[in-house]
Amino acid sequence: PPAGEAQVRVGSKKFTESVIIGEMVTRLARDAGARAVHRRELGGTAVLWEALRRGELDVYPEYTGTLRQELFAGRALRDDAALREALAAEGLRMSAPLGFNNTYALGMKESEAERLGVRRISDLRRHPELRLGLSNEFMDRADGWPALRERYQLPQREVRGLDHDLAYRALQSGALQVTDLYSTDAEIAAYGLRVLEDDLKHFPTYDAVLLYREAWAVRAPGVLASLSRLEGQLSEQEMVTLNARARLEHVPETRVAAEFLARNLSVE
Ligand code: PBE
Repeated sequence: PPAGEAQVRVGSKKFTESVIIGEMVTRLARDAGARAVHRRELGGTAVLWEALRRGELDVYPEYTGTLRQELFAGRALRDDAALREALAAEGLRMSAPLGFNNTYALGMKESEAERLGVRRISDLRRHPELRLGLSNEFMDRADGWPALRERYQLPQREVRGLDHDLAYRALQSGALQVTDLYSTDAEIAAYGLRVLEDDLKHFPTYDAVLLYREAWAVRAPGVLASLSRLEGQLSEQEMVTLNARARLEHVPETRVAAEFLARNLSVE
């Protein structure tokens, strides 16, 4: 690239919201004069984390709860300062929160939940026959199914893993009866699903942040400043709406991201 032009390699996980945010980052980096490439839908959390640590990526969207409960599982990081310290030891930094929490939750079809009298995750204890379908990553994350089953003493043994983007259709068709939801998914309201109360407070807060390499950041302060314009800009309602544009109206993520930046940050 021409001298002085920063480069940035952006990554995203294999689900719609991550791709939308990856597109926003890519566009903001270009707006600051950088040459940016977006390696979209690279894989699950572990793949993105390793790629960043190995220096194959410069930045990707992550969630604080995922850092605490999965990537630094067993480290009991008390507060944000402790989390930032653990990241610094890996040569990494995180942005301020983008503005929304995207937590895991369990969901069911409203009619079926009503018929069975299921409102809280604890209520699933009385229904060992229910068919569960959980996203592949949730099946073996430290904050996922094994820990949830243990915490709530859940009896279901018929549990299969699937791609998260396919879960809603499987729920609608009756192929499965309970699935893990991401709380900013547009399908929850669109299909009128019942989100079960996490009455034992198993799930933490998953605030969206940008995770990036310190070594890249010090070389590209102008690009970093551009990316920081996203901080505090994405409310939960806004994120659900953007996910709906992509998932329900089938607008490409690139356009969803561009429209948001033009509307809210005057980035054309
Ligand atoms: N989440 C909830 C997960 C997937 C669903 C957004 C915190 C994650 O990507 O870490």
